[in-house]
Amino acid sequence: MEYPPELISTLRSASRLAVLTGAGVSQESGLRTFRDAQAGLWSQYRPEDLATPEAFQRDPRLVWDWYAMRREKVNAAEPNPGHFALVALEQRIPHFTLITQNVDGLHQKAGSLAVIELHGNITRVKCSLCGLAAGSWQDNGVQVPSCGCCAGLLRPDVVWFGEQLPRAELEQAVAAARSCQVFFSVGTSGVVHPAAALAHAAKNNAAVVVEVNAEATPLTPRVDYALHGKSGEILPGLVRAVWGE
Ligand code: BV8
Ligand code: ZN
Repeated sequence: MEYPPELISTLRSASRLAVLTGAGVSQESGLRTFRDAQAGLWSQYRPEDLATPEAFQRDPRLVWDWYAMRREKVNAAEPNPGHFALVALEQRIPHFTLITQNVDGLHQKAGSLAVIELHGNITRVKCSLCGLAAGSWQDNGVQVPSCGCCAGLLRPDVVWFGEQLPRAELEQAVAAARSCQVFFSVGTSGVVHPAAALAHAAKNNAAVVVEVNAEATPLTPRVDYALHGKSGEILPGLVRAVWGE
């Protein structure tokens, strides 16, 4: 891919860069994106209908099993060149902030140090009543495992639709979007709020906004550079174009 020369020179001189990633950055690690149709027995469900407190209330076992299946896939997944390119960016840009909507922990697995997880992490489990973190649990396949401390059912430590994002993480992400010189939106359809508002906050603070995504999104008309294709190819290529190796 040819990279616009002015983008290359902008990155060479940038000292403050913020990146927002979505499920697309993990697609080449073999993990389904949210908008991908689900497979097998899960094909009859939409993620938006399962990732809610109401769904867990209504059928805790169904929601618990969906997350158990996804957790297994996440634990077996490896970071891809897109994740590693973001580690390289973190090492080269003085003030680098990585904000992710993903719950798969692959940025940390790739070696990213400062990761803001806006939507939690699927490998962490907590009590749905008292919030106590659960390091391990017995699952007899019938009853959803319950908290060691109260009668609450365990749940994944992720932010469901209709739930508030963690305050500190969101404030950090907004501050980074408002103060960066360059903002990257990578592998996200830009429809889930409030994460989707971050690129607009960056634009309003006169940052250069770059979209790296397999297809156009509602953000595309507002970005300075739309690099459409696979993030696992575009990001490593961009790092090479800017820093040579
Ligand atoms: C909240 C964790 C306060 C769970 C997730 C304002 C306006 C409109 C709606 C709302 C709003 N405020 C609140 C809402 C409601 C809702 C929302 O945004 N709904 C949407 C659907 C309209 N938001 C919330 O409920 C949030 N809470 O705001 O609290 C509140 C409370 C009540 C009422 C009002 C306000 C909570 C949102 C968090 C939900 N949890 N995940 C779990 O994982 O199970 S979100 C979930 O979607 C994932 O985190 C995912 O990351 C995220 C976004 O999806 P994407 O990452 O973008 O993935 P997607 O599949 O969509 O796109 C992938 C893209 O990658 C595609 O474009 C594809 O082309 C591209 N791609 C694919 N392969 C590649 C690639 N790109 C590059 N390379 C590739 N190889
Ligand atoms: Zn509890």
